[in-house]
Amino acid sequence: MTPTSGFSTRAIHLGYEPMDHQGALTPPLHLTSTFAFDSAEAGSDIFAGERGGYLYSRIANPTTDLLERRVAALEGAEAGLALASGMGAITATLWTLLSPGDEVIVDTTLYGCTFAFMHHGLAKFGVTVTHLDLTDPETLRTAMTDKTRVVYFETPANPNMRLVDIAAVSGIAHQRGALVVVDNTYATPYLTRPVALGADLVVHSATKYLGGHGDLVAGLVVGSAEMIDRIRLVGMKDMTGAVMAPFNAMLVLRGLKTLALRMERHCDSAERVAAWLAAHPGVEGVHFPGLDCCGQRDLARRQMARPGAMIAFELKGGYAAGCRMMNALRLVRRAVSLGDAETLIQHPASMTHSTYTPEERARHGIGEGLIRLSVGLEDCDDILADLDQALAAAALRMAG
Ligand code: 7XF
Repeated sequence: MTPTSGFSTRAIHLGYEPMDHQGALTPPLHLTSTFAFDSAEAGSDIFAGERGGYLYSRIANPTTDLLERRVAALEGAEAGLALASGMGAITATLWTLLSPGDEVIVDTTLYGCTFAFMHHGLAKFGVTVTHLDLTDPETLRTAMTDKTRVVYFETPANPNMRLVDIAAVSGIAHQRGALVVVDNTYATPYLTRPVALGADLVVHSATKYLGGHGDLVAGLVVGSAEMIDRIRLVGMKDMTGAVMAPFNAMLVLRGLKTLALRMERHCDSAERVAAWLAAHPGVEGVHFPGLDCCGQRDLARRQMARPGAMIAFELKGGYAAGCRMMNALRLVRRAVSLGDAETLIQHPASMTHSTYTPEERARHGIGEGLIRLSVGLEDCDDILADLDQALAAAALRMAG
C-alpha cells in the first residue's frame, strides 16, 4: 500500500497489517459488545476522550472501524461511519445536521423510505422539507433561504435514473452556507466520488453494491472527521442507536474486495441490456444514463466513470404488460434491492415507492408503469434470453 495505490488495492489492503494480527490474512471479526479497561482511570480517560481506545461497540468496534476507514478512503473522504442500514445512515446524518426551524432542500425524486422519512419524520419535528428539480441546479440559487441547512439528493435517483450535477449544486449550496449530502448508493465510489466534486457528506445503502451479495443490510456515511464524529456521537450513539453489527462489517469488507471487478461486469452487461431494451418493439422507453434518450449523457460522462447497472423502463402496455412480463421471467428474480449477483426486477409504484401516494408519484416523476432492473453478474446472454422470452410471453398473453 502506498499513497498512490489504486482503487482495488485500497479496497483490499488499506488499514490492515496481517503481522499485527498473528499473520491472519483476513482481518479478525471482533464479536464483542464491550471492551475491558486497564484501570478505572483508563476507562474514565477513554470516556472523556483524553485517551484513545475502544469502550463499547455502539460507539466503535475494530472491525467496523476498518470498514469505515476503507470506505472513507475509496470515497476520498477523511472519515466514515458504519450504520445498521442505509436508512440508519440517512436518518442519523439528518437528525444530527437539522434542528426545528431548519429547511432541507431535496430533489424531486427520492427512494421511497427516504421520502417517507423526510415527510413523516423530519417534517413532524419542525423541519421544512422542500422539493426542487435539482436537475436544473440554477433553481437552487433562488429557492435557498437563510434557513436552508442541507441540500440532499440521489444521483442516479431511485427509481427513475435522474442525474444531479454534484459540482454545480454543491457550488450554489455552499455560497449560501448549506451542506450537501449525496446518496451515492446507485453509483458507488467506483463510478462517482461526490466529495471530490464538492459534496460534504456521502451516504450509502451498503446493502447494495458495497456488500454486493444480498446477504446483509447495512449503511455508511463519509465526510470530514469533524462531521462524522458528530454523527457518530449524536445521530448514531444517542438518537438512533443504528450501529452496524461487526459481523455485517466483515461481510461488507469482503464485498469491497471485489467491488471494482463486480462493477465492471455489472456495467458491461447493463450497457448491453439497456441498448437491447431500447431497440425492442414492446418497450416504450428506457431510462439509463448511457443512452442519449434522457438528455443527461454529457453529465453522466462528466460525473460517472461508467453509466452504472441500474435500468428503468416502461413497456408499451404499461403496468399490465410489465406485470405479465415480470411473471414470465425464469432467471431474473422478482425482488426489491439492487446491486446483487442476481439480476433483480421490481415495480417501484407498488413496491419500493409505495410510500408515495399515487398523486405524489405523479408529481415526483415516478411512472405507474415503470419497471426497475438491477442487472446482475450472470452471463449477459442468459439475462437477455430471459428478458426476450418474458417480453414475448407478455405480448402473446396480451394478444390472446
Ligand atoms: O436501509 P437500506 O440499506 O435498505 O437502504 C435504504 C436506501 C437508501 N438509499 C437508496 C438509494 C436506496 O435504494 C435504499 C434502499 N433501496 C432498496 C430498493 O430500492 O430496492 C430497498 C428495498 S424496499
